[in-house]
Amino acid sequence: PELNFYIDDTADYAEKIEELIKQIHKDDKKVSIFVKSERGAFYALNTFMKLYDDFYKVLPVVEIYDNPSFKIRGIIEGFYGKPWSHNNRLDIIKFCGENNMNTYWYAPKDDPYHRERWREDYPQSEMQKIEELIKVSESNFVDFTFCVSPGLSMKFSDENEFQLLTKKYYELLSKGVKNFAILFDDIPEKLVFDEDEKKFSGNYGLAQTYIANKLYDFLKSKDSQVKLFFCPTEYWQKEDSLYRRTIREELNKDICIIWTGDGVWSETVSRKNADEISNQFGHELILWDNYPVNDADKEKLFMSPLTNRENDLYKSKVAGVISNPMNQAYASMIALKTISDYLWNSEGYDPIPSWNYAIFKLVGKEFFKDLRLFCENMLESRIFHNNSLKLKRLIFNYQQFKDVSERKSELISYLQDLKDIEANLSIMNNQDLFLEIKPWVHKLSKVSEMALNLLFLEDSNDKNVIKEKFLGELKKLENYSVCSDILDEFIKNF
Ligand code: LTM
Repeated sequence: PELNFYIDDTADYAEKIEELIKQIHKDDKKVSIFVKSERGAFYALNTFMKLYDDFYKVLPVVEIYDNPSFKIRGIIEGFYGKPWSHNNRLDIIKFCGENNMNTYWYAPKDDPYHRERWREDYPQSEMQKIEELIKVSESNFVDFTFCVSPGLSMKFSDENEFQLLTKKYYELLSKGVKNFAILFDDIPEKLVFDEDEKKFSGNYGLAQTYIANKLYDFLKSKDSQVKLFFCPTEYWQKEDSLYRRTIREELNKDICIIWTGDGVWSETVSRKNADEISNQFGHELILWDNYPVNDADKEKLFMSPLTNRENDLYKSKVAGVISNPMNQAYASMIALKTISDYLWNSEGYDPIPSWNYAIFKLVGKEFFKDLRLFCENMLESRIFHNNSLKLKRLIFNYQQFKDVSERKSELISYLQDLKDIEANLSIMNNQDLFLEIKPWVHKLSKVSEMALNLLFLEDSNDKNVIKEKFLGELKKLENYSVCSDILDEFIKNF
């Protein structure tokens, strides 16, 4: 087939696509790709790869007009607890590229140089790693966004402090970074130094905007393409306030403001909501979506698709969404892939098919069934509650209809599948993922096995002795929560 690529600097992509086209059976068809930029060509290649059926070597006959719902689509490593490893980050940035996400924000709360010791330079070994992240981001068309959280200890009125801050950002700017953020979340809602109290008349919003504006001017003077984002201290509240009014009136209008929705973890996010808040702040917003982050729920994994972000949110003043993921990078990829679908095409987003495809992409056909079974019992989070629906129904039916043996067999058969999950998933190719989810997989298999044993011993005299033994074993597994603890309860109440 003939290939026409309608943009100049797309040679690499044309080559890659041409390579694929050579393998296609039919030779009387034409492929035409129109894009506006090199980044667009990269996404066209992503779409092309999805359409191309490698097994049958065919392409469907289609016309696709494609463009993203949200301008800014990505991930913020913004959680508390153990930061991701360098390899996690490299894989996540590539994942962003493959899924048409265009930004990765570096903001690990417990990286000392990001927050507690923000004044200090990154040690050389760390900076080398960051440089590699910047490079890999570039080749995946991902904007590396460098963030600093100085608010725990900064004396806003002190010029030396400002110099240290600009030095920190400048080092990254000199390495080609153009996107920056200054974060004032999770700090005291007051000024702590007398000098600041005096200079800013006790208004901590004024102190923050003073620094952010000055920083923006500094960065702009070095590179006119620089963008700056600002995370306010009141990032989730519904009401207007003196603080918000100060930001509205004082913060440079080009600086985009971060908002997490109607709560730290928002069950729903609507266009109306976003419009109200952007009016309060008087600026464009970026939604920092605290899903699937689990830093406040360490005993859980959040494996559900994204839900309840309205499909017309992109028509509001929300220019983009950055998702805050779990400490487990690979396990986060299921939710993140559904988020990437929502961000690219909000109107067409359908959580369940998107979720199924995300699971399939992560582990392939062979392990799909087991991983999906695991995920359907790991859905409970602060924003999603319909967990373990099948298990709940089977337990309910068994308890209600004790005399119908079929009900017990159905429950046994499902528990048997759950019990086998650990052995089946332990040999998956994606061992990075398996190692992250292993403790929960183990717990799910183990509690299912215990429940099965009790069901088999239902009419035996040994039942109580075995149950006591199981309760002891359960205690050792209590740091990991699976299927909203309904099997733990089932065993306790058996
Ligand atoms: O959400 C924001 C803006 N800040 C912090 C995050 O760093 C943290 O990961 C989440 C979830 O615990 N909550 C926050 O308040």
